[in-house]
Amino acid sequence: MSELTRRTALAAAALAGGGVLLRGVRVAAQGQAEAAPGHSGQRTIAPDELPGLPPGAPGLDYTPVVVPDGRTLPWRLVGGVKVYHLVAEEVDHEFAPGLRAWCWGYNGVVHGPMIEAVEGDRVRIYVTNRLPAATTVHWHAAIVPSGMDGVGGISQRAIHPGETFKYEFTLRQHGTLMYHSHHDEMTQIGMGMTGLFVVHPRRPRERRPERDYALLLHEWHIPAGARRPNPNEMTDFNVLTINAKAFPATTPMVALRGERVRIRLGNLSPMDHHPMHLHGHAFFVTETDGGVIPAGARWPEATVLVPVGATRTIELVADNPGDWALHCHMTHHMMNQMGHEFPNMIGVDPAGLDERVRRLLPGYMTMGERGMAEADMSHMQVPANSIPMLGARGPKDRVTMGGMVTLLKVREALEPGQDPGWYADPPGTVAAPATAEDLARDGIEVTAPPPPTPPRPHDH
Ligand SMILES: [Cu+2]
Repeated sequence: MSELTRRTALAAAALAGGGVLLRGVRVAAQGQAEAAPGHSGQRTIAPDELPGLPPGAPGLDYTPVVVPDGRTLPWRLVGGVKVYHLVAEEVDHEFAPGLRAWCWGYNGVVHGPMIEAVEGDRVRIYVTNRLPAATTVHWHAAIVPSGMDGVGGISQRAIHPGETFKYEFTLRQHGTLMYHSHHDEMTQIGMGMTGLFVVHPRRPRERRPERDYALLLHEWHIPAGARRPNPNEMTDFNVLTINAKAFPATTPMVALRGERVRIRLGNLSPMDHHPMHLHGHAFFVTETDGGVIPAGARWPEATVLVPVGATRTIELVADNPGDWALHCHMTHHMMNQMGHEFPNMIGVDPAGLDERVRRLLPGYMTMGERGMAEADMSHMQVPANSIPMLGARGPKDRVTMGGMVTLLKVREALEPGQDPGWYADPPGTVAAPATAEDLARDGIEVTAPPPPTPPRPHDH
């Protein structure tokens, strides 16, 4: 059957591209072959091969994906079935040093651990509910039997506190999928009940990249001083995260110069799409949660919009050494908590108030009574359990970004498992003040800056 499949793909390649010389043409044709009518999800194996396939093995059938700041859900084999166990529970999660909140996640982490499997695997996923509320798990973009779809009330009855449910299905596709609660979605997704679900192709048709990363985007509303995200928020999200960490707490990705890098971006934020911009490189969007994009239909990008409830996988050649930001380009999404709506509590004595509010919101603490007058955030008096709006100490100056920001560090050499630190720029490659000689040589005339505009009367 595999021979037949390969021949079919080659025939399609010849039809589509008139030849198989160009890598792009070959892959484009394969996309067309996969998208044949009647097929649901993209596959590299024929449906009648499914029962005979051994469980996909890490290192052999796939190179495990790296989840910075996250982890992969372990599994064990029982009679040829991969068995997983998710435990929905409260998690005391640290978004960045100084900011913790009680979220809802799985297996002690927020977001839940990444599920990793191979096309054709039979998986059995137990879900234990240790939350105070009923829940379900939906396997986002996975092609499963209707009753395994995890939509509360439609596919199944909800999993009540204390119960353990069993989901079981065969993975008939490959791609970057996700999972999340599909019961009281606003509350449970807003509290963090989301995770990634990567299904590797059984027979990869493109070369495996040397680096394969997965990042899940999210946004939270955590009132300054509060110890719980507010899932009722509709617009004013003030903690923006990658794998549930806010910059500068995000762990950077690394690559050796010349390596091919895949970055899987998923977005289960409650309300916002995120235009993710990578510095220093161009990339191709190679797949969505619907499957592989035929190579002939890809175009180069430096920013990819990752909509709510979608994944976008990008691939690039890391050919430019340096420290390169990967961040959401919405300016309020590269800021932390303190930059947003903030009640003016200066001069207010919160004693007594906190006690009353804590009856409704455990852990609540009013903040801001000491003011925020100092412009230099690095010296700012930050109230308990909150993170400064902007910044970190960078190698050359203060970094004014926070939130949905991480780094791709491209190097000539790397120590396994170690952050290589900041990039050592070759001499003469760093922007610096222009000298008088520079200005004179290039005929640049610098006029004196205009005087500051006097304040208008109504400003006071
Ligand atoms: Cu954003």
